[in-house]
Amino acid sequence: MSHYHIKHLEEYYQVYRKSVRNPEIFWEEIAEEHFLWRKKWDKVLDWNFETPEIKWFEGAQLNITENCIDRHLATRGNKTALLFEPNDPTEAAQHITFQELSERVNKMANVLKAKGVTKGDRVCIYLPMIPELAVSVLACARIGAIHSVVFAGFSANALASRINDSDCKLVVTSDGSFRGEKTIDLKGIVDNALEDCPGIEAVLVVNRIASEVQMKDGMDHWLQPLLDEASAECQAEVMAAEDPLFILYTSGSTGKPKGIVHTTAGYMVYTAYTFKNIFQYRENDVFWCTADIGWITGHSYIVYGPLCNGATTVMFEGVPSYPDYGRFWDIVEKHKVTQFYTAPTAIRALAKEGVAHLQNRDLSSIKVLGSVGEPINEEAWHWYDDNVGKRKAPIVDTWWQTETGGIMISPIPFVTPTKPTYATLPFIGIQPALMDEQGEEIKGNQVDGRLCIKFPWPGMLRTIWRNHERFKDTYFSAYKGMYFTGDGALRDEVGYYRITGRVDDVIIVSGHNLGTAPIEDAINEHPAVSESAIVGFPHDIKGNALYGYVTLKDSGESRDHNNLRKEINQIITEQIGPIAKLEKIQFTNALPKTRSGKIMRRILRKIAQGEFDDLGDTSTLLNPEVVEEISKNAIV
Ligand code: 6R9
Repeated sequence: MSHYHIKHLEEYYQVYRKSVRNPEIFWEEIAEEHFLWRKKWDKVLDWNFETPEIKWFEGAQLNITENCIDRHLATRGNKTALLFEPNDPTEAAQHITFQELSERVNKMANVLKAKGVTKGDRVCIYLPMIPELAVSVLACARIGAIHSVVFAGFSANALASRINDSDCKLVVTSDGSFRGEKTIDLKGIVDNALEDCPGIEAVLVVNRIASEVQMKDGMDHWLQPLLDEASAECQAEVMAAEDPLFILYTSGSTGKPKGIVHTTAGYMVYTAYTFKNIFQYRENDVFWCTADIGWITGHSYIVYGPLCNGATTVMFEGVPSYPDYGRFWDIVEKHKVTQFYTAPTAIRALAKEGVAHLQNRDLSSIKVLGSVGEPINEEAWHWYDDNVGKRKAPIVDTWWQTETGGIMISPIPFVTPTKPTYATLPFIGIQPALMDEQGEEIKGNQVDGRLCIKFPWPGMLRTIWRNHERFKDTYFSAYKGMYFTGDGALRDEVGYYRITGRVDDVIIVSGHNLGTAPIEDAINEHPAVSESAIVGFPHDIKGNALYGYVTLKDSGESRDHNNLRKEINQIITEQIGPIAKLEKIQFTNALPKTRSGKIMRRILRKIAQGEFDDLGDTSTLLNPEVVEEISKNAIV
């Protein structure tokens, strides 16, 4: 019998040991027993972290949508697959059964086909959190098209660069989106983006907010009439195990975003297996992950992981503060949510509003709580535990990345004793290592270092879209033979891991990864700006916020600084999106630089954090005198 569902700590250790000693045998058993294959593999694993090349289940054939949908139809056809909760609480929730999901996905797949999309083509999906988003994702997978979901909070510029990087052929979008009391003109953003995207052949538009939009002849099509005419039957394309399933962009520490590529079989096995265990999923649970499908958390734990297990998965269109800060708890009560998975930034924002919003809501259905996206601070952990879980629902602090496909370090609820701020133990099959700056592994407990993974796991990324060199440089060159995560971590006396944060130039703001380089590039486009540097500083709600140091050209120095601040944030909003706006902007005569001309971010970070006494050795700087000026004028 394979251990698809871990139930106690001894079993965890036993299965963990097996998964590490004999990974191939372990994963083969999981894959054999719990999935639908058109053809089984010839080889479980082939890997090399030098080249790097990773292949799982080579020779196998399958379609992930047959695993997410078709195989449930006989036993769960009338069970709710997607439970859609609209932005407006007075609009009815939609319970979309597996049978209905099957029909909707097939219709959408047929519409895509009719528009000329074939296996291997890239489709960009730029939609709010409405059922059509999940349906479009699955429809692409049905016909073997590679989906590239772009979070619908990104600007036209960011959207265009993602569309072009992966040569998408078609965009699925909506007229607009609802966000609390606001509406957002998504179609307008797409129109702007497409001015720079010559490869797009068609745009399919969902009518969500009934707004007036411009429909370009021959290019833009309302989706509903096409769906109405489409057949509800669509043969699933037979995919090879290592055929790409999707591309998802993530910020890098330098330059343009990286198109992370996930493939079919390994990703499916890993997301399904982690979902089942890390949320202790049981039939008839109602699972709610509050992330947006525009991020990896939504891909793996709203769509693929839950549906592969035949689970009911909630999709929420709105925001936690609308119509008031009790909205999450209303939804938990209304749909009797059993697992609730959210981000520390949301927990902190809710905690700030006090417990009154929780008091008249029945949260007794909750069995497991989850946290993801950034380190959870102790105060937020306890607030979550005391007020939401009432100390009865274990908190799984799940550490993972877009690149890892699924959760990597996490407690298993009711199995692993939790510890605030600790992601605790590696999941089955995961072999973490802490490395020192000389590239040596740090063995033993009560140590800290840079977090690497020694051995492949099925859900890991396979490459960066059309940039295998960058894939190698970013993840496999810092430590020989290891996958480098970019995070720092410590291991306590019992072997529990605590993630301490990024060690590169990625800053996590409200759970969103932001690279400093693209933001600096945007700022530097302002005609008055000569140079800029961005660092993070701790923020009560967002975890981190952005602090920008900006030097001006002569022409800018006489200008009103508050206006300049507004203009700089305006450019950032246009180029990247409002999530990347700077909280503080300090104008300075120069930036501290090393002799090789590198900006010393370490010092700027300390100043932004108000740690003026601890700036370290500044004597090696090219211009040590600027440190004093910057400290004196720091915005605290
Ligand atoms: C899933 C996701 C990845 C980065 C990661 C790390 C941070 C995520 C965390 C966490 C501490 C946790 N991170 N979960 N840090 N504790 N439980 O968030 O993917 O958007 O790619 O971000 O997020 O720094 O490297 P992604």
